[in-house]
Amino acid sequence: MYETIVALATAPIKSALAIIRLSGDDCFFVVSKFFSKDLTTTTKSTIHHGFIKDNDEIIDEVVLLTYKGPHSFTGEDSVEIICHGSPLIFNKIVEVAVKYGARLALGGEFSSRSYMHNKMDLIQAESINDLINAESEESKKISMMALTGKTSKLIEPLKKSFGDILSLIEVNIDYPEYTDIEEANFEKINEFCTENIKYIENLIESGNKGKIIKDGIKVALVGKPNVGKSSILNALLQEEKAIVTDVKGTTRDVVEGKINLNGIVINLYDTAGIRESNDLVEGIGIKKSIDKLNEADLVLVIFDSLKLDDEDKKILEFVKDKEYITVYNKADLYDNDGKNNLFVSALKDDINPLKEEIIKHLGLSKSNYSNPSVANTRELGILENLKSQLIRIKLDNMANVPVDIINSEIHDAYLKVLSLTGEDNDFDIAAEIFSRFCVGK
Ligand SMILES: Nc1nc2c(ncn2[C@@H]2O[C@H](COP(=O)(O)OP(=O)(O)OP(=O)(O)O)[C@@H](O)[C@H]2O)c(=O)[nH]1
Ligand SMILES: [Mg+2]
Repeated sequence: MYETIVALATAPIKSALAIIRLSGDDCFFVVSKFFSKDLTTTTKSTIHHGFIKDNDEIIDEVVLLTYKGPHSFTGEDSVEIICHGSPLIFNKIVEVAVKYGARLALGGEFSSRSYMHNKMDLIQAESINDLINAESEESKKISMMALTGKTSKLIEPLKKSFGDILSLIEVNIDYPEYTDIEEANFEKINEFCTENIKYIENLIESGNKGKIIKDGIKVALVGKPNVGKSSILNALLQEEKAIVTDVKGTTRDVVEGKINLNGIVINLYDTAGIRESNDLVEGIGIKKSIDKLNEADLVLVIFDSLKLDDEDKKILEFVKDKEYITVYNKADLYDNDGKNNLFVSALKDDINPLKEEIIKHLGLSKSNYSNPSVANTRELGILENLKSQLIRIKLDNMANVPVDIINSEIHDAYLKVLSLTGEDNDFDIAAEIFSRFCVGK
């Protein structure tokens, strides 16, 4: 029995209209207690005009939609009430719904019920959150492909291949006396591992690219004081966001900005110039610079001369294990051939070469934008795990580990494949995912 839940589905602010959602096995019964019409005999989805009331008190004149399960988002009987968008009204309607038997929904509970009733898989469910949080048109497209089930289809070949090999091995184990069935021999298992490792590697590669498009990247600007980090930030943003002076150590706190390059959201972090400093405040700023540098997906190391001094070299030491681009700023001040290195001048607004270099660095192709990809952190984590497991199985197979042990290893890996879409029915993981959703979704 799924109890009836209620939540405001629109923003909790004053607006023209608001939507309140209810869902549950006795939803029509509960709503009939505070709506001017009886909905208990509803057999199909309908639209009503009427009044929300608490006994004799009329709370609002509304439009009410019923969705007869399973033909609803959650798969259960559901109702949407379109009311006037006053907080006094929509809060009161939710209150009345609770009074007559509904319970306040938890974050993501509507989506969670949809998953429980097999209306969508976990990949689709996770994409709802991504869709709501999308900050660019391209990000929205990637999430939409996941929501419509195109991304889940990428998992189908894995499921089929695992199913095939498992049934073949099991038939071999169970019926050793039959000679006319295909043998689950070394080559077969080896081929299964090799093909799937390759398939997963491709999924991971395109997934990581898709994730860049979906989530954007973090780019930190670092360098010694006065090289023009803040000036570059301002030039990229086309806005005087950070303070620029010729005093070394001007920037103390991290200054953030956002730009969109080819549809990718680039989150920029201008940081305090890194140098030895006895100044307490500057010292704290420098520590923050190093933290940001470590967090970033890409670091822009800024120099203001072709001749690097000890301070510059020390910064290169800090970034040696990171993805980074070296940028020579103040190119208006010294001779450069414009080749081999990336030269810019924030002062002269000559910043396009840097934008182009960032785009080049991302290495995205047209197909990354137009094809579905497994671009979610949880899903990519499972794929990495699965790949390592298949490599181990392949090695065990080479080491002539008995087939029944290989069988149980493949079985274990198969559960991971199923966990991508939530078909392993691990409701703890599902609950964790849905708890990150907003209430009403
Ligand atoms: N000639 C020239 N001067 C520049 C250029 N970019 C920045 N400057 C100047 O260099 C000085 C320092 O610039 P900032 O942007 O404050 O440097 P910063 O790296 O952020 O410095 P800190 O915050 O102190 O670490 C300012 O006087 C800028 O006007 C450039 O491309 N050419
Ligand atoms: Mg600065």
